[in-house]
Order: sequence, then structure tokens, then C-alpha cells
Amino acid sequence: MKRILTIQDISCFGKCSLTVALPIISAMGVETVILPTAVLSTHTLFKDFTVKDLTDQLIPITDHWKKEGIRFDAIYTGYLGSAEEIEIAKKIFDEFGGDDTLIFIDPVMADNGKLYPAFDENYAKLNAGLCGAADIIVPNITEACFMTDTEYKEVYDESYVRELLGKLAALGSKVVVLTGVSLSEGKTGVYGLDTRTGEYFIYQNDRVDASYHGTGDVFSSVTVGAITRGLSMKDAFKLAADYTAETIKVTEENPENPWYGVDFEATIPSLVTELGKAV
Ligand code: PXL
Repeated sequence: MKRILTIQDISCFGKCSLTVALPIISAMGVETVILPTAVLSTHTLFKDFTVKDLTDQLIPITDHWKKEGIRFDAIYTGYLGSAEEIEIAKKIFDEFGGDDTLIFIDPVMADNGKLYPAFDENYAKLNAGLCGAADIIVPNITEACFMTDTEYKEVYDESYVRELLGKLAALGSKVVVLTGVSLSEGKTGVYGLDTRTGEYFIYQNDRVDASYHGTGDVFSSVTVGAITRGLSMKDAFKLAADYTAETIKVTEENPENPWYGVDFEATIPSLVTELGKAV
């Protein structure tokens, strides 16, 4: 069985980061090893959340794994809590990376033109440095702007997207993919560039007019799970985009209106079916 290490926080309530990655990647038939960067009572969209930083645990935990000879087919980082954790993530890539280990970075730090409460512009620059060590990065447009000193635009055209992709490519990752790209009315999806071939790729879904927390984590978890299961990068992005769109639709129909996260639990069976058809 393939094995993924995912490094991000545990928000105990709120359905994002590890509470999304662990169930989804496991359901995709991939052993999921977690390295929690912090424990929060909820994600940071709630008021008065508690945080216990776990930076001082990361090296002891990974040193133990090294002694045990544990290896990973992929390392997937999401929300990291601090500048120091970005440095540690780099070290982990050096120690556990290599030609057979995919480095997948979702530089979680911002959305809708704004940084999340815990972060500042310096953090964004450090994240840009980390992205240079990746095989694949999947920032949203806001994160890409903060990492590349580009003006954030709500309304944009394809040349703006390609300009951003060019600047992301300069950070050093092999494949750069922007998420949440909307180039026509009612559509949204991914727009990527494989810097090794110069090839652009785009995949769009119907846009649902609702914004939920954790959808980026759902998307990234499915993508890295699918690539690790052997899907081509494009098929993995398509599976992840379709699954995320379906999950948002299902969540919208929930009369309890769970504004804080999506009902991915309800759609995992169809994810497993679709993955089964594709592998
Ligand atoms: O979904 C991204 C995410 C992960 N972890 C924490 C967050 C967020 C987004 O705000 O607050 C703690």
C-alpha cells in the first residue's frame, strides 16, 4: 500500500486540514501518516479559538520515524502554523524526500484577497520559498498573489492567470496549479502549468454560489491521493475538482446549513467508486 505523510494542523471542530485529509486519503486506499502542526479548538474562522502550537514536537517525531526507517510515497503540506514550521517542513522534505517521493504543497494562508488571521506578509514570502522545493503546488489566487507580490483581482482574464502562473513557476516548483480560477460566468476550476513541458491545462466545473471552509483541503487531499494511486496529474485534478463540486452541492442541500465546513462524509462513497473506475 502506498503511504502519504500529511503535515498540517488539527482543527478539532470545523472540518478542515487533518480532519479532512486523514479520512479522505485513507478512503482512497492510501496509508495516511499525520504530522500535526498545532491543535486548535476550531478553525480560525470561528471567534475565540484556542491554539496549542506543536512546533517543538515535529523534529522529535520525525527523528523517531527516521530511526524506524519509515518512508513516504508523497509528502503533502497544508496549513503550517509558523515561520519555524516552514523551516522544519523544508528539513523534512530533505530528509524524507527523493526521486520516489512526491512533494505536494498547498500553501494554505489566505483567501478572498486576505491573509488568514494568524499570518502576515513575511509568512507568505517564506511559504513562497518552501514552494520552490515542491513537485506540485496548488495555491488559490489570493495565495499566489501574496507569494509573488501581485495585485489581487476579483475580476481578471486569462492573461492575468498566465502571468501569475509564470511568477509561480519562477518560485521553482515543477508543476504550478491555481485553484478557484473562474474565467467564464458560472464556471470555476483549476488552471495549471507544467514547467517541464511548458504545457498549460485547465479544468472547469459549474460554479456553486456558496463559499465553504475546507474545500481547498478536500481538493488537495483527493488530488494527492489520486496521484499516489497512479492517476495522471490531469485525471487527479479532474477527480478532485468533480468531487469538491459535488460535495459543495450536497452541502448546500443540507437543511442544517453547516457554514463551517462541507459534508464530504456524505460523498466519500462516490469518490471511492469514481477512483475505482479510474485506477
Ligand atoms: O482550510 C484551511 C485551514 C486549515 N486550518 C486552519 C484554518 C484554515 C482556514 O482558515 O483556519 C486552522
